[in-house]
Order: sequence, then C-alpha cells, then structure tokens
Amino acid sequence: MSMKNLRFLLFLNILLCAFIPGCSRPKPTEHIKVVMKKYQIEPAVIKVKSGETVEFEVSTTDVQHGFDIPDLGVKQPVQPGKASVFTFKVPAKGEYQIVCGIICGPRHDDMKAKLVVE
Ligand SMILES: [Cu+2]
Repeated sequence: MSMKNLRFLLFLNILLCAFIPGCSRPKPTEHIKVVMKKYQIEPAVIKVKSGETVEFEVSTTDVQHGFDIPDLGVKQPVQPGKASVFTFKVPAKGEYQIVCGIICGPRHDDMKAKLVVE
C-alpha cells in the first residue's frame, strides 16, 4: 500500500472515530479497585504512572462515602451496593492526598489514602 493510501486510511479512521461515542477517549491502561469503609480506604497507598489513564472502581462495604482527591478536582460519591466507576488521567509526578468527601461518622477524618504518581 502506498504512503498516500495509508495516510488517507488514517484520516478516515480519525474522522469515523469522531462520530462514535467513546471512541476517541483514551483506553484505560490500568484498573484499580478501591474499597472504602469506616474508617479506612483500601489500599492506603495507590501507585500509578504519570500519563496513564486509570479506571477506578470504588465501592463501599457500609455507608455512603466520597472518593475525593481535592488537589486534582476529583469528587466521586460512592453509594452502598453500587461501585463508582470512573476514568482518570494521571497527572504529573507527585503525591496527592485522597480523602473521604462525605461525612460518614465520628472518625470520618481518619479516612485518608495517598495517590503516588511515579
Ligand atoms: Cu467516609
């Protein structure tokens, strides 16, 4: 196949992609399960690589919690019986605090974890 044809096919592919929902979104390269419960977030340290797209699956084993990363604008309510699934573009290297965003009891403030971006 000639270079010209190849380029045309690539162009066609991009064009088609624009009309298919979800097509142009980056595919998650990593799937991370997180469990929230009174009063902890498991795992307490979540390691990811900068530039990756991560799909989080956050569930709670008791009451409603919130999976929040304040420095990154992440704010995901997590309801009992229904995991909260969302994709997330990993930011620059560093450490970001994960907290519970919904008051869930007297030791709510103890619910913390760390996102370590390498
Ligand atoms: Cu909580």
